[in-house]
Amino acid sequence: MRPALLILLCTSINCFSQPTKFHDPVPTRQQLAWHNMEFYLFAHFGPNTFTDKEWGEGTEAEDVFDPTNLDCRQWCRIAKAAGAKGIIITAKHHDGFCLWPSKYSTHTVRESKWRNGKGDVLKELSQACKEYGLKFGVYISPWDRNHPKYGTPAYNDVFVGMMKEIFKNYGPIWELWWDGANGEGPNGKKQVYDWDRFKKTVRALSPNTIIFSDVGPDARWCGNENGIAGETNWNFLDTVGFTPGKGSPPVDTLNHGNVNGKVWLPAECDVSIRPGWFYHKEQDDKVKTPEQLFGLYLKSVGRGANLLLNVPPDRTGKITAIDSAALVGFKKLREQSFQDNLSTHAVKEFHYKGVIYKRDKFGDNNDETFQSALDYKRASYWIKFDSQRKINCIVLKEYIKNGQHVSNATLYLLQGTDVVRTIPLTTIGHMRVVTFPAEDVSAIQFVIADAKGTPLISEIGTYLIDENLIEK
Ligand code: FUL
Repeated sequence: MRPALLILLCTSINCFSQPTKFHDPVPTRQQLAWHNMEFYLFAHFGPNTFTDKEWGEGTEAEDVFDPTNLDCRQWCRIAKAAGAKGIIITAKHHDGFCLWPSKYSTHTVRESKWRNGKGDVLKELSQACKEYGLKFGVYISPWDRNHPKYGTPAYNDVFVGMMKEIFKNYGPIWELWWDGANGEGPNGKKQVYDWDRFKKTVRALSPNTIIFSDVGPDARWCGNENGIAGETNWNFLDTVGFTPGKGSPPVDTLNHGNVNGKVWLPAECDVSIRPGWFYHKEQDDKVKTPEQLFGLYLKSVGRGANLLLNVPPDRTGKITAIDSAALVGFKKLREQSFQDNLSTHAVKEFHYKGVIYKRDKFGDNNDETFQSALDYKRASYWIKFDSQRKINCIVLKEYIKNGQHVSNATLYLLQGTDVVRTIPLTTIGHMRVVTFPAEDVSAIQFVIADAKGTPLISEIGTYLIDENLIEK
């Protein structure tokens, strides 16, 4: 190794003794970038918006889809104002209606009176996302209650054909969402999906696309539709023998991951800002408050998962002022909460085998720097404040590029030599945000009791957030 490179490595990777051993799966480059997306919007939009249904039958007349003033740029402006990094749209929900003029269906925007059959929602949204610097994602329901070929092998050709159209005409597609609800039940049509072919099709067309389903292959469902990841949340899952939908693992497995899972498969938490996924006027007074959204943020992003928040456009084709205000309020709460990281003003120390090392490489919210020790049981991390500080929130991060390792750790909050609060932790992953009733502390000690490999800690941030926001 050239000397310059060696020096670089040892300043950003504080390596003690031997290099880290990596046995567990690690994220792909695409997954690593996906982790950094953290929060983005979901847009459920289609005939259900106009019929007040959640699951259309597939028999609705195409003409019901008739937004009076579709404005995808408005969606993007609101996503930006909310600090969301992308939008995933229901290009086709279970009713089979296509928001683009697919040649594989006769139940599309083309058959509707909207813009005389010349409209194309995917075109408008994909262009608007490009204009606003947002990632563009597509939900395409495998379950299709309209398509005449559904329930036969030929439907798999239809599904593949539709995906090809989407990737060719509206790409790049950052995330593709395969919904898990499928099948009409005992008396209906039952489709045997060719998941393997679907995956190969996407990989060939767009190798950088993240494919989401209950079981990935790139991101997994968190096991509920409430936006809540497990407090213990491994980015690993065993997927052999499982399929999306009915063949998926139990929901608590999806919620926590498998500690020894063979595949890197991080959790995405989907939840709606309203009770329903689609817009219903009578739910206008049930939009989640900024505080509720912040609570969901703690339970998703704050547990190492991503948050996919559904904000359904209304019948005009716009996001309402109510939803938009809630989103802007949510953004403000995140900004206010995390604007002053008290760790940046504190002395940071790494204690290892009786020696104290002054450090500035953790607590600084820099993902590319971390502190590690192979013999982590003989190490501890310290944040020492110049005077007593009131805090009620600690943000921890692991450098997950090389895997996820911490399985058991403790935060000690100290006043002088007295421990005033002990916070036990399990996993950390991309980010772990813990909140607690505010304490006056002079120092924080972080100790790792168990890890699957050499733990690489890249951040120990400390904050005082509004006390109404601490996790309930
Ligand atoms: C579920 C669907 O059945 C709901 O309608 C919604 O799209 C949700 C995100 O996924 O499986």
